[in-house]
Amino acid sequence: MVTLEQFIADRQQEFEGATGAFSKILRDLSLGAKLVSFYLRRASLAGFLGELGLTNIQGESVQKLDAMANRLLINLFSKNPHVAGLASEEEDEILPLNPDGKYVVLLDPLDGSSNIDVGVPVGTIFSVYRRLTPSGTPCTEADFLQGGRKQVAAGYILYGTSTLLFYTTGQGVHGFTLEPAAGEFLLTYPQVQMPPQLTYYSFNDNQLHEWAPGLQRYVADLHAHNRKAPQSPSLRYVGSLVADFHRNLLKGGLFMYPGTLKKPEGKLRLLYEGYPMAWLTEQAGGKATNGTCSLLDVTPTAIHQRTPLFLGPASEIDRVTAFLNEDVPVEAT
Ligand code: P6P
Repeated sequence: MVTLEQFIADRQQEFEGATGAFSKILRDLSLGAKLVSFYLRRASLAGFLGELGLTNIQGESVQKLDAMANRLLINLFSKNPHVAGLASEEEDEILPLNPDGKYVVLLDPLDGSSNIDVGVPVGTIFSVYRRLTPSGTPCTEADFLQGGRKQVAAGYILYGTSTLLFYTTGQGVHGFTLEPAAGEFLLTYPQVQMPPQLTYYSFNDNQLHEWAPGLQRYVADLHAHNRKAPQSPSLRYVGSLVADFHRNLLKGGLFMYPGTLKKPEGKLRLLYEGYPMAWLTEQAGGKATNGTCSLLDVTPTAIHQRTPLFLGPASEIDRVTAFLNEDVPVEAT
């Protein structure tokens, strides 16, 4: 079995400069994953569940475990000489860290945390960029607003039936499973490819009436069961992006969180949810859009900006796009 550390060491040349910086950044993410996993699995025993009594910049109630994961990861990266700064879903502003660091990290420290109290898997999402501003100076927002195609690493940790770490540096998607007995992440999913067929679809239809007419027609077509596939796709939606995405990545599925008339930008965050998941999707052979263009080509303007999100097999994303553009409905497949 290959450990995460060995896997990265063997591929140093894939990551810019091969200075070992990426190894140290991923090592911190790996340690953070082990520690967050440890606390999550004891939360109900240690009184760690429930709300902290604060509201974050998203206007969402902060769960105790959100704060734990956020603080733990900030502490880890603040000691990493390669990390010039952090942006986090739980932090209003960017956090300048080590002025000599050459990379910046964006985090959704604990995505889907409202599911923790009911035992549904949650995740950490990360995205890494090489800084633009000169080394030796504090990082600025410009370092974080480079656009999805400038990411040098992205991935997620899924705290599910096991603790999984999936990432890409642009050379495919690779997945690792935590072996608690050894305290190591072991390579279990090399070179992941998203199956091209639509096995699952994942969306919350409680705002369906507010979606674009073309998208409502796509959903109606989906429910008409007129596909020629051996089996019609099934709904799977747990309301936890990392869990829903991971299942669809391995089995072939569409995830979408569109905008509505009232909230055209939708709910999910571009920089630390959309971009990393979009890059993983493309690296695994799928497609990722905001409904009109590749998500990775969307120009960022603000750290916490939202985006509509469509992730899935290329042919299915093309089908959704055709309906959204009110083109003649594509031939039933
Ligand atoms: P809704 C969790 O709160 C989250 O940010 C994502 O993990 C998830 O995909 C989405 O929101 C679920 O949103 O509106 O369906 O509850």
